[in-house]
Amino acid sequence: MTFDTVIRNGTVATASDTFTCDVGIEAGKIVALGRGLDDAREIIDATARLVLPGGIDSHVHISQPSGEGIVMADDFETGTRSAAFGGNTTVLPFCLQEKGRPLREALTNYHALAEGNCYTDVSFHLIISDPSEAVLGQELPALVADGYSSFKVFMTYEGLALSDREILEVMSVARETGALVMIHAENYDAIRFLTDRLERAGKTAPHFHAASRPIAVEREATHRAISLAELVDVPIMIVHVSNREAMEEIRRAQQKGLNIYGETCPQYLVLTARDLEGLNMEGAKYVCSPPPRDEASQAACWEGLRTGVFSTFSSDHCPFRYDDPAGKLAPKGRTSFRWVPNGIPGVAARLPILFSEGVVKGRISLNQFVALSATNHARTYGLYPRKGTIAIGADADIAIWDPERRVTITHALMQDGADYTPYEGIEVTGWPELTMVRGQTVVRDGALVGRKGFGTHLSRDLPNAGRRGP
Ligand code: DUC
Ligand code: ZN
Ligand code: ZN
Repeated sequence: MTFDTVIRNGTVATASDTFTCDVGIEAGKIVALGRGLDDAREIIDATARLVLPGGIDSHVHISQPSGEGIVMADDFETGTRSAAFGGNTTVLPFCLQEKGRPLREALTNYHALAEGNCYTDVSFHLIISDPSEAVLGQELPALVADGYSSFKVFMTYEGLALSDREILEVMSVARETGALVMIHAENYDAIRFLTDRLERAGKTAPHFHAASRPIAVEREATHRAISLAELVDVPIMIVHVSNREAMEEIRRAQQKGLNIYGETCPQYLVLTARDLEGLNMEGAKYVCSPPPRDEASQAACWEGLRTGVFSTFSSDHCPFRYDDPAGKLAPKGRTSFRWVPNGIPGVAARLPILFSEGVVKGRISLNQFVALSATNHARTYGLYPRKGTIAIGADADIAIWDPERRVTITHALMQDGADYTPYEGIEVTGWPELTMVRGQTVVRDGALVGRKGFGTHLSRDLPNAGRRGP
């Protein structure tokens, strides 16, 4: 058989196995795994390289409306380009419902932004800001059936926070439809109380952002979200967990047999609250929620990854330019941390950080890396086995890594629309050299060779919520 492409002599790793073999690709699919495959229109030599499932980042924000005068730094072109440079082949961004408006309207607008602009595949989660009767009774069930099988709810933020009652109503729809609810778990009233108190004391610099949302704020909301899910008997995903106390709430729930999933992100492994203490407004570069904590919290997040409490590792890429009045240096943000846009870029840095700090330093195995970076995302969000593994019949979504290449992370390498990376200067070992989406090479040796618009929107099956990864 003549293949379109054969990747030869690489070390292939999946979430469960590592083996040396060639990968035969035809019409965008993996069609053969074996030795001596050499009849192909294109041969890619992967000697001394790792051949891994392309990363799936199930938590990114692209072109999301972010408040008056604030503009997110990435659109679908730059966001998916950056993802591809970071070894990703699929990203799951959030489509935000505007209060009082139908979800379908938000989706129509969001699809229009993505259409023709993506380098990787994409699939949208929904953010429910207004769980009206029409949304709960008609729109959501219909949208889940159409392949939008996950939604995020917020327990904090003006205009986004849902009451416990509203969260219960959304969870009930998830219970009926089989969708997965993702939860931003921070206590809104506690944050408002602490923020008002800090401001009254004149404590308005960016680093007070961390003081306005201490660990108890996240732990309490995590506990409450789990309790609400227990009442409804529905699986949930607690996203962007930053510390031991929240991690242990999730672990305890899992040990009780509840289907509670957890996610953590690179900022909770390599940044701390001290990063927010830069001179003048520099700390704004690190303002995200929950905030980065301390070294003990980093160790707890590693423990959560290593022991399976966290099944997904995502970037929470939420990019704003720094030196820009529509970004981190918005005029109001200079008056108080309260107004600094929340979020940091990271879609291109996620996997090199996890590989280097995790696999190279012996904290997790290569197979755990694959599970945490791709396979578990596909399983959790209804894309498996089409995505997230190297197997016959799967999409040929592949990242070829040089496991020994040493790189110092710089913003130039990120290829996103921001003007900084919070991970500047971090030295990593291991780098994705080639990213292939459905058999088409998108990035090769640091150059963009893919076609904008080749990436497409994926409708998803129901989440495989009963399973917690290998
Ligand atoms: N939550 C996110 O998931 N991303 C960025 C900001 C936030 O609060
Ligand atoms: Zn969030
Ligand atoms: Zn996010």
